[in-house]
Amino acid sequence: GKRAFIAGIADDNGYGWAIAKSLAAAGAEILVGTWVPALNIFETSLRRGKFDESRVLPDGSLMEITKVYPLDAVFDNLEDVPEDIKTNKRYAGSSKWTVQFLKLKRFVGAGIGGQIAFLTSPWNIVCLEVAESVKQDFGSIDILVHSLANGPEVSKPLLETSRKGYLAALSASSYSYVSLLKHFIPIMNPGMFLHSIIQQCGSSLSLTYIASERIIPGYGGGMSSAKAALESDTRVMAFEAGRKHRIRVNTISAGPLGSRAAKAIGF
Ligand code: ZID
Repeated sequence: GKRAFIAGIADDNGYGWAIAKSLAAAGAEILVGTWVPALNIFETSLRRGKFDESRVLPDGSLMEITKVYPLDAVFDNLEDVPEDIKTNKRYAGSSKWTVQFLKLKRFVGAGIGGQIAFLTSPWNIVCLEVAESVKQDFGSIDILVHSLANGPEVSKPLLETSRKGYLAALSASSYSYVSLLKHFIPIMNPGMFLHSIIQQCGSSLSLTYIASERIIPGYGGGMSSAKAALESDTRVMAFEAGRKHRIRVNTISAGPLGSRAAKAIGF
């Protein structure tokens, strides 16, 4: 079976969850990356069976999530995590248990050598570290799904958007895909050439929105720009990763879904 890592699941209402279910129904093993501020409640809800009804697959069995990784896709390396985030209560409080757990597990599994940065810092949430953790736990993946976006000023028209808000939207919603793919490529199965086309190859997917091409009032804060970047990056990364690594890169322009993110922007 295939193994999939889906970044951007924090409840059972979003695209990430639905994609995870389809992949699970097709026989894939499911790994999840969850934004740190939402991690605790997601894991608690999972454990307490709050999602059991929506875990039901077409054959009647329940989708299993093999492992949930804390992730903040706006950080690439440990050095990127600023002091105010490190000391942020939401982060420290909500991720403590899992981070400690992963820390211990990594310590035991990997031995002491080379793990100094990790042992002194619990911030294994950055793209690089998450990919490394997945590698240590499972070796490789076949499918990478990016189902996350964030635009702090989404409700503001573009002309009222601050530089900070615009760049934050691009960082969380566009570069996060570049960073995730870049760090996961080394552990993605490269597939093979069969009848002169690449088959059985590693595949990655993100979700975009048509506001990248057409004016959709209400999709502000640089989110329209972020989706335009995401789509262009998808073409460029498909070219680069396809040729160099035999990995597919795609994005799907999604229709409306009453997810947490969509409700937050009043769509
Ligand atoms: P969701 O809330 O389920 O997923 C977003 C996830 O991102 C959440 O779990 C967050 O915790 C996570 N997240 C945010 N920041 C970070 C971060 N820094 N690091 C890690 N995780 C983070 O919402 P969703 O399912 O709507 O979003 C998934 C993807 O679908 C996003 O890329 C959306 O932009 C995209 N999408 C969703 C919709 C929609 O309707 N839900 C549409 C198009 C694209 C859309 O907006 N008509 C009107 C609107 C739309 C379509 C048609």
